[in-house]
Amino acid sequence: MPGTFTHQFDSSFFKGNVAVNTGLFINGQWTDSVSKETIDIFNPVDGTVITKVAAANAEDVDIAVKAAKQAFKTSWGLKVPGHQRGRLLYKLADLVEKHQDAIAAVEALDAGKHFIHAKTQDIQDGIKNLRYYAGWADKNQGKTLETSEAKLAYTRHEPIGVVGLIVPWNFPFMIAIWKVAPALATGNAVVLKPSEVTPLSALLLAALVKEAGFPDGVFSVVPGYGAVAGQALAEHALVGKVSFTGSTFVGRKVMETAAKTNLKRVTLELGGKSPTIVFEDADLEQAVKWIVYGIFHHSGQMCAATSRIFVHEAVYDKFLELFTAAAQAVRQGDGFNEDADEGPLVSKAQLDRVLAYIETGKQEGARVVTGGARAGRAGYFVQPTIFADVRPDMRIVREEIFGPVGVVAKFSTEEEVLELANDTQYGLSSYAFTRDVSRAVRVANALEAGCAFINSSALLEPQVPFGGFKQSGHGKEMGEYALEAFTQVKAVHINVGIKL
Ligand code: TXE
Repeated sequence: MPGTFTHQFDSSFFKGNVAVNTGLFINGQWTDSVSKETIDIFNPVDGTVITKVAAANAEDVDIAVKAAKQAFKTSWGLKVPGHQRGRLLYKLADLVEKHQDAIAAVEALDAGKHFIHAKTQDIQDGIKNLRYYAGWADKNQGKTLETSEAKLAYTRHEPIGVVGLIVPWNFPFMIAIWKVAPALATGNAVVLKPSEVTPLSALLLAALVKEAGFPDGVFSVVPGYGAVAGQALAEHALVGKVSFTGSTFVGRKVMETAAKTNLKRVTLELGGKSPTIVFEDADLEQAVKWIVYGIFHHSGQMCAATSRIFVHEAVYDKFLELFTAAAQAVRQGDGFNEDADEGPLVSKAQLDRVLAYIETGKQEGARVVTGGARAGRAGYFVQPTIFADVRPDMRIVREEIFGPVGVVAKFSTEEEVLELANDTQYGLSSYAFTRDVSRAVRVANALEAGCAFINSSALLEPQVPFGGFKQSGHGKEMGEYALEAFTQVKAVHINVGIKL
């Protein structure tokens, strides 16, 4: 029998017991993995093991996918009218709202987030997306197409069938919802594989999906290692689409696997190294605040982080002074404590990766303005770090660090900075700070990225698509555009008068 993990939270933010089922959730039931293998789940604040969860292997994934296929054929898809699918999603949103403290607490514990951020940002964003797509469930219509009087032609927006959703550890709940909500709204059956590092909130979500009354098999959760459970999902012949968020390396692998198996559809969100331009006419104090949020929030573990910063020479020194002071003011600690602003990195692996990049930056000759080392002995904390006077060829400028490390370079002209900004394999997001509206529009047009934010860092909305250019991936999450990622268009031709 699969176990339950119960944790007593005793913080001024939240007091109470939360129980999480630690099995696999397949076909509406909690179950052990076939192999009985488990994964240790760590608390990033102190590196201790908090619980174990079942680890799915290829056999478990196969069972989940087959159950999903069966559910799709018999009790889901377009058989269930859109308004009914929508009603279930509204109900799920209400349940998430009701249990928001518990979900936020588990998310904070598992991923090393600050409880308040988890509650007021990630979980609220999840609720908004569930309601947004609940509304779309009965509105994703095809078109009637004008051809001739002898023919009726129309399109249907059909679900793909079984979709595999592979999500990372930085925003485990929120990113899962970005995929789950449009996938279910459009009538697909979902097999969700959370990251092996942070599976707990997905397991809580499974319990709420069951309570909401979705038919068995329509939503399964298979926690497991990427190379095992993730790979099995990417390979499976009955999976019609994989929506993946994670590293470029694994994204490439998922596409390759899809190409070698059933040519399943693939959408990818693969992070970035987003250019962040501060022009001489910017409101400097606001720019610094947004950039601090963009690179030090959640210890920089954000795909759209404001990680590659270009500052006009006229305000370079002043910017660095303000940016450094703000970085030094960030209070790191346990996200359940009132005296902490930000938590640790998620894992020992991520800590080692970020520290290795910091060493590389030093060896490459970048100037450490502040930070540049691990913080504390227990837990996976790295000091908010700023490298200045960086060159475009440095690895710390070209590669995604995914930690609290901002790199800053000086520029002289708009033309020069646009060249520098676009000199990257990535293209997820981009930022510019200026009071000149003509320049804002010009720069937003010129930046080679899926998002351009003017005078803010990434403030995402359910209505607005998010997704990359270049090697940051393809396909959009959120907005009407995400419906396309989970549907296939069928053209129906009805001959009402053409004779041969
Ligand atoms: O990601 P992985 P990692 C970037 C970031 C970070 C780096 C490494 O730069 O430092 O990636 O993180 C599953 N087939 N991003 O190694 O491995 C895995 O189980 C199918 C950016 O943790 O890509 C997890 O569920 N799936 C990013 C998911 O992929 C596989 C967020 C992501 O893990 C698999 C996270 C396989 N062969 C990291 N191997 C973003 N875009 O925001 C692993 N997985």
